[in-house]
Amino acid sequence: MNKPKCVKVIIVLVFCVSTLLCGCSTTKFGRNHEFDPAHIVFRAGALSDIHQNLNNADNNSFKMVYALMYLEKLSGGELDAVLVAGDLTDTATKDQVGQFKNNYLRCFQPEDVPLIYSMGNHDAKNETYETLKTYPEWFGPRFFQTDQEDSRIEEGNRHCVVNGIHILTIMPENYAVYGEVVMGEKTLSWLDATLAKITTEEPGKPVFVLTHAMPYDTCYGSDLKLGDTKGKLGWYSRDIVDVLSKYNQVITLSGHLHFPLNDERSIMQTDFTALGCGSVRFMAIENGNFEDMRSATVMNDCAAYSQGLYIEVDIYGNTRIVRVDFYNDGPIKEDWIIPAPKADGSHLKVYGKNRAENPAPVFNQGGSAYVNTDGTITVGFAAATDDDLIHDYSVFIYDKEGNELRRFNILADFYKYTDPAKMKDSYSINIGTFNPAAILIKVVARDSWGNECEQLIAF
Ligand SMILES: [Ca+2]
Repeated sequence: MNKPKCVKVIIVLVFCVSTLLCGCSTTKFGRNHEFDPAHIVFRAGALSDIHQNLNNADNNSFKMVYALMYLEKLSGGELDAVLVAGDLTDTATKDQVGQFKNNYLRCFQPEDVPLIYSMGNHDAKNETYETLKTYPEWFGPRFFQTDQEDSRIEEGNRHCVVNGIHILTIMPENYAVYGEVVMGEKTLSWLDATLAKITTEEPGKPVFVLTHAMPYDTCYGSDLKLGDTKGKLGWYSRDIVDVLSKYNQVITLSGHLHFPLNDERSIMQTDFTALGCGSVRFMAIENGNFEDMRSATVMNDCAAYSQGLYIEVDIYGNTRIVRVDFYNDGPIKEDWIIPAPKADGSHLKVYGKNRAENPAPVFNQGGSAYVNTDGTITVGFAAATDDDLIHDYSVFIYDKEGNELRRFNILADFYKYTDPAKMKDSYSINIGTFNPAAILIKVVARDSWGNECEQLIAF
């Protein structure tokens, strides 16, 4: 039976008005709109390098639970997922996975807050991939309910969907104790096909890709040289970059490095967006030949610090990233907001490499050098200031002809505070024994981007 025309009009009108009022149409994804905190569709924590072990080194069990509870608090009790970019455990034993699982269950039920993880080199025991089978067995099917039909859990390449947001995890074919991390053809062809399908069907939405090793030459640490650490461990994947570069909706979430999120290079946009997730268990840094370190890339106080990301996606597909310092109980500096993906890639213009062009640090208050009673010399100087933060200093000792006699590199304390204003206001270093009359002393301050200033220090 045909409905009278006026009834049809009323039905259409009611539909249009309800659609407008409801505001739940997925067609809003990709629209140009400022981030809308009143209409969030996805709230997730993104962590990496949780490194559970049973001897409680670095207080790792407590740190994991604390991070999960803190993320839940940030979400207002509405966390939708926890994303982990690898190294759930130290050595991938059943007991360590059990501890991870128990800690997770202390905070969430996986049916309510799904856990989506990629395998790190510690989970894979470097070259042994037996754990691709044992991890799912030990976690159990409750932990794999968001995996889609094209998920390859047994290969580590997973496609999960939570609240309409796609999350992929990928697995290298080697974790390269020597050489760089190689994703390999199997993973790359799966990733390419899966991203092609998702982005064709759902433009305007961010797509998260968890990869323990960072895509080469993107965010902070993704160019860490082989051989800068023990065992010549590979730190980045070069062969992943071409595939990711085809899909500007991609936001990678990576770990492996343990680098501080305080550094603005922890987000980098090229043909896609790359993010570091920091580390829950302990912090590390690039090899800058810094003084007073535990090892080339590990600070003495590395175990104190614990960091991660809290992520929100709004109805337009804008993504807000909060860097979280679990040690200091607070967000680090400003949030990052990645605009909703656009076909022309205009959303990739916010956090590019061109941010390196920024004001250089400035020394304002000078410094001094003095001879100690034991004949050694101490150089002291006031901290430099910057539009962002000072990453490190160098103290150069020259002879009167300008030949460099010694160089001391000092890592600044930027990673210790959520606000750079809290960084210490002076530094000093004992440079050993020199004839004060025969040397010149120069101090250089650098920001994260290598912009620098210098000053001479007099006795
Ligand atoms: Ca600067």
